[in-house]
Amino acid sequence: MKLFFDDRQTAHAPLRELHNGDWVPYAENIERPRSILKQFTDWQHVRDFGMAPLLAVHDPDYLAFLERAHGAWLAAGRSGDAIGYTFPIRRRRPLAFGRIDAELGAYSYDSGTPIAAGTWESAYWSAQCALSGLDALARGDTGHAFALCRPPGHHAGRDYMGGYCYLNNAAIAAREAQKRGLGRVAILDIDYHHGNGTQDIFYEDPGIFFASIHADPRTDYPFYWGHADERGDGAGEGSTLNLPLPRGTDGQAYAPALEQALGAISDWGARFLIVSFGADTHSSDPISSFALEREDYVELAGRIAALGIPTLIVMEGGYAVGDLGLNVAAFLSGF
Ligand code: SP5
Ligand code: ZN
Repeated sequence: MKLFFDDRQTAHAPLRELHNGDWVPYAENIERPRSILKQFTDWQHVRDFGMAPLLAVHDPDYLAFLERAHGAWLAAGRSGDAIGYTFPIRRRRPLAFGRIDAELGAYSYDSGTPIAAGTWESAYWSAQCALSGLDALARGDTGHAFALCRPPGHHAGRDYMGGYCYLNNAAIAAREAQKRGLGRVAILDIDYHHGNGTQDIFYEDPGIFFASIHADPRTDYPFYWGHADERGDGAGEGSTLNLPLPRGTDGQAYAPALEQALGAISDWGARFLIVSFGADTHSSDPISSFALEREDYVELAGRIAALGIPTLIVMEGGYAVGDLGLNVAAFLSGF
């Protein structure tokens, strides 16, 4: 197992987020990577693969917006983190925006994803971190790689941010794996929350299988995606699999869903796997409601590893910073 992280991924440090009508400290904070980093001593250097792999997934105007948004926020006379407050949900059409506030709404679907001074730098290196893990696998240096991506990525779509995510690290790596001819690519998303951004990016794409196990969106964020009847569209019909589970799900109740997802990935003929891993399924997670325990992660990882194909593990959520490093270490030990 090779591990990847770059220090520039900690430049992103929003102060707070809106939660149940109040401002609370930002859950996706730099204590998260610190907690994981201290579990391991041997970290690989993250290489710079440039903008091309990001442009293979994301809209160029969206990327340009991310890069200049915080500067535009300051230029508009504001301070602190850039946060949108108006979202164009109906009759969206291309408009040339002159105001940062309009852009912040147009390129997001929630108010939980502030842009701080270091956001672009960290999001860029988080994506390069995933690409570096992919590169090591493509070269055959290792069978399993862990990219400590932070900020996370699975809620970010082609032209939108959301859920603490700006660039979709897993999707960027998946496209690059395809480009390098690594064979049929599957993404298994086992974060507590549905990976709506990843689903959207590949929804009509028959070339990438997306399977997600997550809290039922009837009760949990992101609400508007991840329902069991979402199976892909057009040529991609059948290449999306959603397995929502109720709040309170423990390791025993989780296992059959994982078997179903792995069976579907195997039947589909995947030759390369990307795991969007969130440790927010843990019983101690402060913003989530599953009941997995540390030893469950060893077991889950073992079942995933039994697929026997090269696997890139990309970090997504997990907010119990006291337990996070140990939970990630348990998961990785199962490989
Ligand atoms: C990557 C990922 O796990 N994103 C999750 C985004 C969930 N955002 C909505 C949850 C709102 C709860 N906010 C609680 C903050 C406590 N400090
Ligand atoms: Zn999550």
